[in-house]
Amino acid sequence: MDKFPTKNKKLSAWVKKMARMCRPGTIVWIDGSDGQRKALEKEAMATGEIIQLNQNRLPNCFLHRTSKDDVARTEHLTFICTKKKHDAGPTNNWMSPGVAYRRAAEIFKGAMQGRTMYVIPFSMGPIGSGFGKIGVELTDSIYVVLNMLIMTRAGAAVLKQLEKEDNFTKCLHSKAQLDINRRLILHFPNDNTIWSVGSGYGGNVLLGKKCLSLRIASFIAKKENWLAEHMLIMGIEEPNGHIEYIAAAFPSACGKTNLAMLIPPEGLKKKGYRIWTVGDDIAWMRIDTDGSLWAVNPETGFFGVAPGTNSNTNYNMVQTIKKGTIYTNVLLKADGTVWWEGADGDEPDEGIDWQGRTWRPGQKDAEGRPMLGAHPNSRFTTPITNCPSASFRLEQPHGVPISAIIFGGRRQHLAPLVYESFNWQHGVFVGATMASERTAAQVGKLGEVRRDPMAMLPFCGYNMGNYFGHWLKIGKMLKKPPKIFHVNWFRTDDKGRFLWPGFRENLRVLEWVLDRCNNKVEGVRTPIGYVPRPLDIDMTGLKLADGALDKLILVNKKDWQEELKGIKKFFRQFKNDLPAELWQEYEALHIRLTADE
Ligand code: OXD
Ligand code: MN
Repeated sequence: MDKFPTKNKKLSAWVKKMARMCRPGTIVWIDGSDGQRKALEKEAMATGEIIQLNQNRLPNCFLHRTSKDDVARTEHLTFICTKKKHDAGPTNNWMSPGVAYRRAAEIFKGAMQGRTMYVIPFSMGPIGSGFGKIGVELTDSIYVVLNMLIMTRAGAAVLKQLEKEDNFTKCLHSKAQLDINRRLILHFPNDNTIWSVGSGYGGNVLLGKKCLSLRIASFIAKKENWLAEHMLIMGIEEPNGHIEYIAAAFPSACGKTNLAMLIPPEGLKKKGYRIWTVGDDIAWMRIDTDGSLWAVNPETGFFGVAPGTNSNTNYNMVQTIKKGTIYTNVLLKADGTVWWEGADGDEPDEGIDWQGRTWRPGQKDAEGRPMLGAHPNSRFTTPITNCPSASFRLEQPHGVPISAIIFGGRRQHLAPLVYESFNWQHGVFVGATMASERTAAQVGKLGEVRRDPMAMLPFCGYNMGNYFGHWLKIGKMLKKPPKIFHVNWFRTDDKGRFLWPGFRENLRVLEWVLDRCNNKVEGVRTPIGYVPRPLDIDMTGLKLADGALDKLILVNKKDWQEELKGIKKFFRQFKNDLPAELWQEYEALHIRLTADE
């Protein structure tokens, strides 16, 4: 235990203290080398923790299965642990730090007996850049180690950096008994600490991702005057070689990953657009010396949803996951490759489903429901560098300049295809009132509106009322604020059919967004913001139903008046913490909607 490969006393002392609680048999420091990774893969294969896939067809790819009740983030077991409940706000689960440490320590105590504790030093963002933040995760799961090696910059270079800087997020994880009744995901923003116990699912255990890069980072960002957001970052290269970057936030199941790496549709291809993917999930954005907003993706991999991923929905992702990928909870085919509902090719004749059972198409479970081959939230973990559209600016310490911020939701009727906010303050209101309607894929009442401000509801590490205030403050600090837009790919006609085809065709909307940023086109002023003139959306090569484009940009005042009621209810829960500016925006919208225009 004494020969730790670090001179950082704070780090050694913490590792020793955690080891005294968890009592692992051994401690192994992750150095990021290929040799160590290969040895760990071998060990995990021997125990069945991972299954090697067909190495000719899927080189360096593996399959992992989680327990049946450990397949998604467990928001009801996720807590923000601050002294005062008020600091976590009305939208987070809260526990006092004292109670949280005590309850979790009971589960952690001796949980690693007979196991190895891996020490993973990792950096979110380029190592040593002003943008990067270091974390160290202690875990008893090789699956976690292998995933962290894909999702973060992990290993010796980070330890070296820790000789120069002392500050790191202390992340402790143990599978313990993988018991949902003894599972806790705890964040201690004031201690820069995360404790996760009793789960093996990515979103709960890859602590660099949601836990550090969003919940803890949003807390740090407020203090340091930057933004940690649940956003994709993509570059759109025009034929003249100029690249404009946008950041976009969508709630789950709205196609964020697909948008981040889209391939231009045929009609627009002639214009010579090219997409550069910087990130699909998280954006850290700072005000640079030029007074504009610059963004980095702190991650180095994608942790994407498998079902529905195919060459039509996301060709670039299909190419990305052909090597060096860890699949979780997908179907295993007889030839050692994998499949999921909505994958390319035919349904296999048989396979092993995500629970390890023999599976055949059309098979029903005990309740007579069709048995799925892959879990609906089955995943792949894969390096960004595999992606054909990966940006060449991934390692740029300052990131990329952001021209536009886009918020999106899934609304059948309310929101038009796209609209532009009047200014930053109004844009913050647009983000703060983001919402989606439940689809059949989600538990709950169909069509029910769920508010998910800036797509950060489950990820904001402090009181969201203050978070809105922070956004307003950043706007005042920016000399050249990006314009803020809202999009909705999901509007339907009166028969419930989508009016807009989505996927790669969304680039037509992004083109309008950038044209607005560059003052190239007029917008039509409506009570909610500027919408496009139909002639300004390039429809070359895309035929919509008659009148569909007009319907897509329509703003129905009655519907929006109804929406105001939901917004008011949502805002009221923040009481005095809701910035007055957002109530002003609410009132101004109310007036615009009721005025005879
Ligand atoms: C994710 C999520 O996994 O947002 O990215 O849930
Ligand atoms: Mn996400």
